Amino acid sequence: MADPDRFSLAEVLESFKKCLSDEGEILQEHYLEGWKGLVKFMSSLGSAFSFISNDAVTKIQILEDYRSGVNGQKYLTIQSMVKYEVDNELVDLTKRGDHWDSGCRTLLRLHRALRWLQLFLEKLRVASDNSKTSVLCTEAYQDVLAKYHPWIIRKAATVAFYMLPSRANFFEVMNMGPTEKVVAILGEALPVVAKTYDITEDLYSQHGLLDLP
Ligand code: 1Q0
Repeated sequence: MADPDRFSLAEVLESFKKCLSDEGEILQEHYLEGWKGLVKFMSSLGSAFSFISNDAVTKIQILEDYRSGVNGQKYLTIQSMVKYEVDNELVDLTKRGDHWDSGCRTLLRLHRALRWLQLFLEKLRVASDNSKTSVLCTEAYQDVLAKYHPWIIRKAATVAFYMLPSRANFFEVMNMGPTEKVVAILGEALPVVAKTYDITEDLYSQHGLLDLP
């Protein structure tokens, strides 16, 4: 029987596949399920990563609370959430105020991290067996996420990345069998992650939400 506490990359990637509807809508239930799976993985990496997983957990919880709240129906998809919060002026657009924890700004943080994930997994996919995951992870972080973080977070993240296991060990934790299989699954799943990212990016761009404080 599958161990519910054991990370499975296949399950995470499956959630990201499921989150995309045929109409191009992004279903929050599965999107957040994907993130929960990733947090599970981070928990297995030790306490150097807790400050990252704690932040991710807090953000997932904020969105889960909206989904289970009185207006839960409005939070079924990312598109419906954006429409609802923007139409009802529930988003702080220029500086943090009453709506500092809006669904839109909270999801934007995860969305930016999804780009990091996409880059990192792509680097892992094409890397050689002896490449250092700490280097791949740091490169992906510097390329797309570091610019949104203050110096202290960047420093802590870079220190944590040094603790990452080797590519081979990484693939073992991925819980998916031999390296070739992991590489194949990544190749199949990454375009779905990319599509999810692109749809969200377009949506946020159309509504001028890419720089929410
Ligand atoms: C594998 C190692 C994990 C590396 C995670 C990379 C992301 C680094 C992010 C550092 C975030 C530091 C914590 C706090 C940041 C917040 O200030 C920031 C902004 O929020 P706010 O409210 O202050 O405006 N928050 C964020 O940017 C959100 C960060 C969420 C990060 C969630 C990362 C989840 C990653 C999971 C592990 C993926 C491993 C995939 C490989 C699987 C293959 C086995």
